[in-house]
Amino acid sequence: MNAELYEQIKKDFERDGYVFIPAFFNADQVTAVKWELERYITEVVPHMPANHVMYEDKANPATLKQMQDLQTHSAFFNNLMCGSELEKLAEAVLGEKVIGKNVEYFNKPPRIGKSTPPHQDAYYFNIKPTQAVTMWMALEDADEQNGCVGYLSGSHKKGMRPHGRTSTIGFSQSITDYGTPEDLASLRKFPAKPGDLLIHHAMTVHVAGPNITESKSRKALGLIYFGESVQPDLEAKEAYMKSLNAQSV
Ligand SMILES: O=C(O)CCC(=O)C(=O)O
Repeated sequence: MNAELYEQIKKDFERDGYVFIPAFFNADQVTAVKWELERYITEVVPHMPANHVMYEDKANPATLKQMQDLQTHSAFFNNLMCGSELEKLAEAVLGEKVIGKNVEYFNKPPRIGKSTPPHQDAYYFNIKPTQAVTMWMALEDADEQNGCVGYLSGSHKKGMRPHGRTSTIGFSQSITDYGTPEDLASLRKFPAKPGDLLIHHAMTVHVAGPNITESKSRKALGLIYFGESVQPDLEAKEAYMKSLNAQSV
């Protein structure tokens, strides 16, 4: 990508809080990611800590829905995050050097894949400044039937919304006052094809529907980067922990 394109992406990101880049990855790159995922699920997952792997139905391995920190168990995923085109893009949109934090896997298995509740990633991160970005890479077709991602345009500039507990595995927090007419008017949904890339700011409100199809899974990767200026926000962390504790009583 040339400098002009990076500039345009940064401008769009700053204005909307997200950017959609169709066909950022070619078919060979998508195939390579899918192969590594298959290997990972067969060889690595059986030895992983339980809190790094989530199932819609624990008793059924075919319902694997989410994994965290793939980079710590796979050189392939570490290379996808660090020193990569995605890292360059993260630096371009945040306007500073970045540190790759997490490679996540998101699947919505057919029929039982739940909605992704409306949330802001920064609510989980507890950082200041909230200089963080997620790169969401589609590995399969995502549409309104199997749960494509949607963003509230401009929401990254409107502060942190109140969050409260959900029963959704992998997304314990949801915006409690979501669904105002203003929210619905600014919601932009992004059907995606394998290799398409979505970039969102950590303050951008986002959501995804359930998978109501009979047979189409919805697999994707999420790669999280923090700007190097980021520090832990201890006050926010304490408030977050307090609210988690209050929710669990
Ligand atoms: O894939 C999804 O449904 C949600 C992804 C998400 O919340 C994220 O990448 O921050």
